[in-house]
Amino acid sequence: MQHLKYFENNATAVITFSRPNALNALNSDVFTELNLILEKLEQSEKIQVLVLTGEGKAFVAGADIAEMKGKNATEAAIFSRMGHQIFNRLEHLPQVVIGAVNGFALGGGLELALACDFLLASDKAKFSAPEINLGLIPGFCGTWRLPRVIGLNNARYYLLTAAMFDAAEAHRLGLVQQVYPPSELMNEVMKTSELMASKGPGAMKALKRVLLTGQEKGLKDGCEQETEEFAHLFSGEAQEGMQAFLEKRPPEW
Ligand code: CO8
Repeated sequence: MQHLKYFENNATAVITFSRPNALNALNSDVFTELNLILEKLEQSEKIQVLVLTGEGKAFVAGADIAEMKGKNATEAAIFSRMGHQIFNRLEHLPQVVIGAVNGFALGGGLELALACDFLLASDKAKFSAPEINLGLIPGFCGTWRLPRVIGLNNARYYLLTAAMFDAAEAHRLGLVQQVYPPSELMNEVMKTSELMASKGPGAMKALKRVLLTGQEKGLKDGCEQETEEFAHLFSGEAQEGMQAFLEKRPPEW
């Protein structure tokens, strides 16, 4: 891997975007590397949580403008679809995906953050959708995900003004769930990850699937899948979870 660093710690995998000279901007090579890792994680029983973070002062400062500049409309569509495919794959991973936003999350970097299950951020993190400054709009599903996370008019405001906002504002908007001093961010992320790895692993995967179905297909399909997954857990780990509660002991998954 040239642009991504990868390590595993117990049930947690960490991917660090590492192109500090371009503030970790996303180019085709980064996408290829990311896709390879996601393909492996889809098959992993051991890894339950994936953390994404960036090296240096950026999380990811967007799509690589130098690479995009040379593209014609057909090539731009291919690049945009590559982003859709990989971010959708990320969002649908069986693992919980935590975005550990250490710095700039701009444009495609904000879209990447939006494909995570939730975000923990450093108080130095900065967010924006600056595409309109370049005569562009988001191309990696940001127009779909941003309004769902922060509401339609907040999304309109930040997409149309390209205003940069800090971690406190991102927290107020519901984009970021917790904010920490930079030196504490990764410690807190690992603590959260360990906490999640102690929960029912089948229930965690089921919860991710049901929430996504509800978002993507609506109330009827979401509720139907909820019933199916809920019932299915009764022939698996839910029996141990409930038994452990009644016996006042930690569950053994
Ligand atoms: N792409 C390529 N290179 C970048 C990018 C980027 N997105 N961002 C920063 N860099 C490079 C800079 O060019 C600079 O390189 P060099 O040292 O060779 O001059 C280096 O990183 C360091 O950056 P700065 O010197 O600018 O650092 P500053 O601290 O002064 O500024 C900023 C930091 C504010 C983050 C500034 O770099 C900036 O505004 N970057 C651009 C952010 C941006 O506009 N991102 C959105 C890109 S568009 C997008 O993401 C659309 C996604 C959908 C695509 C759909 C596909 C078709």
